[in-house]
Amino acid sequence: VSVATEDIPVRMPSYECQRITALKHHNHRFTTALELLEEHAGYQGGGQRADSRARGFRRASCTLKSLSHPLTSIEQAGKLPNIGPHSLAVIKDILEDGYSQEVQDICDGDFYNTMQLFTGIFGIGCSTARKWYEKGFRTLDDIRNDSTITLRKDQKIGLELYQDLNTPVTLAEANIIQELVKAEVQRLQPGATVVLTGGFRRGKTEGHDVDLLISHPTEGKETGLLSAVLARLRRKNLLAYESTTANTYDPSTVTKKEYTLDHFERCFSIFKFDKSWISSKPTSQSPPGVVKPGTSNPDLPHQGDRVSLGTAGGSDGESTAEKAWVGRRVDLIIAPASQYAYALVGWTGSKYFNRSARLYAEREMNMKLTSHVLYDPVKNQYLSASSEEDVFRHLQLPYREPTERNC
Ligand code: TTP
Ligand code: MN
Ligand code: MN
Ligand code: MN
Repeated sequence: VSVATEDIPVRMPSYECQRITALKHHNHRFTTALELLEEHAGYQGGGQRADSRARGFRRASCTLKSLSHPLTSIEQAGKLPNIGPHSLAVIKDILEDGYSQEVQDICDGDFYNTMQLFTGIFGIGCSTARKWYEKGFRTLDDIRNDSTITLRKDQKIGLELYQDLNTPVTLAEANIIQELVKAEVQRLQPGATVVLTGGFRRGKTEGHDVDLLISHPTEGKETGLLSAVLARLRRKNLLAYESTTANTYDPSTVTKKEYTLDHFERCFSIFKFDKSWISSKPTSQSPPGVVKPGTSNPDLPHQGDRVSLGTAGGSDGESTAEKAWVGRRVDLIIAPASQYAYALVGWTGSKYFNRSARLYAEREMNMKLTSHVLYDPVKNQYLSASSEEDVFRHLQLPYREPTERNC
């Protein structure tokens, strides 16, 4: 007996962390539109309200990503969890007309495009971008040439390296940076670990940055490691920017504070990625080892090939055209061994997976989940975990591979 897919009853749990969400799915034509609406809603002022509108679109999108077949009827969409009236109307338009006029209008508008341009500057958030938009600024040169704007150091470099930082980081580049940092870290502290987390760990082949989680199996041996590694990288002239934050974790505040951000020692940096470290062909897996500034790396093939930088945006490449390196955003995070499993879950993401897991922990398990620990306030117990599997087990969630956490 054959049954049309739209007639199969869909029983989908409402928390994203209870479901499998892969990068590839069957409903991209809806999710692209919904996530554009999410982005657009986030650009709007209005704090909490704008954020919750944005999240509504994202939750609807996540539901469709978890669906095991292409959505073909609005009736079925109506039975799925977390799809609000606005998202439903957009889905209906796409089902009926093949596109959404609302989405089309946003794409064609000045506001969305300008906000995308300005929030693409490292160090610029929505509120500054919106302020500039409202003042009538529309291009990067409008910002560069305005004498009334004072920029912070990070924002200045964000403008300077705009082209670099808006060219996606490839997996090959991320692996090279991971190996490079690992070599430095292990020279300083043998046995230390450096793991590529973030989107790349979830199976993405491109990202906006490289997220490296650094730890050591012996608690305490991670202390002092970050500043020592940064000193080495600095001496080798591999850093274009760095901003370090000390560890501010205090377990006694775990129930009080909003833990959407974590409290690990970390550095938000921009690496000078030497173009000779990579060729346009897929390269061997050999690590670059320690790379001396100004010399080519003996561990990698050095053809004359240069990394493709893309040419989008045209006029902004003036100073970046001649330099031998590409700016790449790198986040370095230090986690003590006892918090490592939670840090790994947190820094693997996605952001929405974390959000959902934390909400689930709070509402369904009466527990507080952070990137540091899982706390049970009823038993006044910090639940220790030595693997990601332990974290899921404590939460009574089926284990999900990183590639299944792409909500
Ligand atoms: P991001 O690098 O912001 O996101 P991503 O790696 O998923 O996507 P992209 O490819 O665009 O880089 O963050 C990585 C993960 O770290 C993300 O899942 C959320 C988490 N995270 C924290 O836990 N704390 C933080 O302060 C930040 C910035 C991120
Ligand atoms: Mn509306
Ligand atoms: Mn990332
Ligand atoms: Mn990051």
